[in-house]
Amino acid sequence: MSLNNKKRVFSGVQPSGALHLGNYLGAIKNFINLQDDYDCLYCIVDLHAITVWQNPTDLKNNIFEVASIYLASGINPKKSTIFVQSNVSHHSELAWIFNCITRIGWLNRMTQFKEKAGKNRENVSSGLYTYPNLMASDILLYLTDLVPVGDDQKQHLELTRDIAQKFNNDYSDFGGSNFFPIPDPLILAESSRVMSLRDGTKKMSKSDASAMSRIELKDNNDLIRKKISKAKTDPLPIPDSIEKLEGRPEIKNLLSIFSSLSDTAVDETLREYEGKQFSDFKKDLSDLLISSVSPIREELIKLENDKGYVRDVLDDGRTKAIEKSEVTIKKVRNIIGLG
Ligand code: AQP
Repeated sequence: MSLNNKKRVFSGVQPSGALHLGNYLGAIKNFINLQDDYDCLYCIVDLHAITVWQNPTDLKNNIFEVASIYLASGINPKKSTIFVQSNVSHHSELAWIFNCITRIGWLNRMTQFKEKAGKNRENVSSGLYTYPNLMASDILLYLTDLVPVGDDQKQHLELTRDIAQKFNNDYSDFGGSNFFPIPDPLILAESSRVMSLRDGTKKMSKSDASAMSRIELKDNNDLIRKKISKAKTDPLPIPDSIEKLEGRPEIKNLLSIFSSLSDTAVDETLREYEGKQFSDFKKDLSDLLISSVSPIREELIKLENDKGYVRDVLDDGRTKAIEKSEVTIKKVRNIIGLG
């Protein structure tokens, strides 16, 4: 809970590549909606990004670009704290402490590690394995109440809750009892999982080798039209019910993108387009995408010419984040008996 009695929200985006429609609909659009009701911290989680090798020049640019996209999309730095994770060293310090709290068995259950490491398990970074401890540190450092999470992050938030509880128990005789609040997931009804335009069973992702699989927030109008016109479909017409979308992941994805952007239910979209050709639907979807993405792109172009402003926002965010996190880390050191 913050000083103004608003519940605190923490979330972040990795600067690991070009931000896309999935990042926007699944995360950033929701961040904007939360700003008035909560005390929000929106982080650019660069330490998470380096769990997989990043080209240093690209990483620097991507950090700046995520900050610019936050601003261009409508996150207001007067309402929310926008900052870079590595600018606040308390994140790494608390993550180390959590490395010493989390049990190996807990990390072994994390499905995202299994998916990301795949058969290459012995050769991925140990940071990828302990990533959930850093995520717990991001959240608990600010005594966060609520974390907006998609399906993919639910398990990591459960682990954060386990870490908070174990810390509170392990140090209950030393001032740790109930020290960390147990954060709750903020499940947003409208948040959606956007899938690849080339394969409806895979999520739209920054790291997909094909840029045709995603709509990037910097794509120009022609490129958006091209990507949608080439998006995978099938020879059947648009059906009249959600049930009939079963086994047609690409169609389901395009319809849910349309519905998210137009704030309508999928069955309403189906009613409008049932029996119609995909070419008509794709034209309308492109128009809708252009009307959502182009204002962000135009703001981004303005911010590219005003880098000093973005830098100032990040400097201010760093100061505010340090002020808040310093209180927690000092208490944690004291509870544990460090230093
Ligand atoms: N396809 C998606 N649909 C809905 N939400 C998505 N998010 C990511 N992809 C989709 C949400 O965006 C936020 C930030 O994600 P992230 O940058 O921390 O990492 P990620 O989930 O691993 O995103 P990517 O694009 O797939 O990156 P790479 O390829 O680098 O791993 C999160 O809230 C996430 O749920």
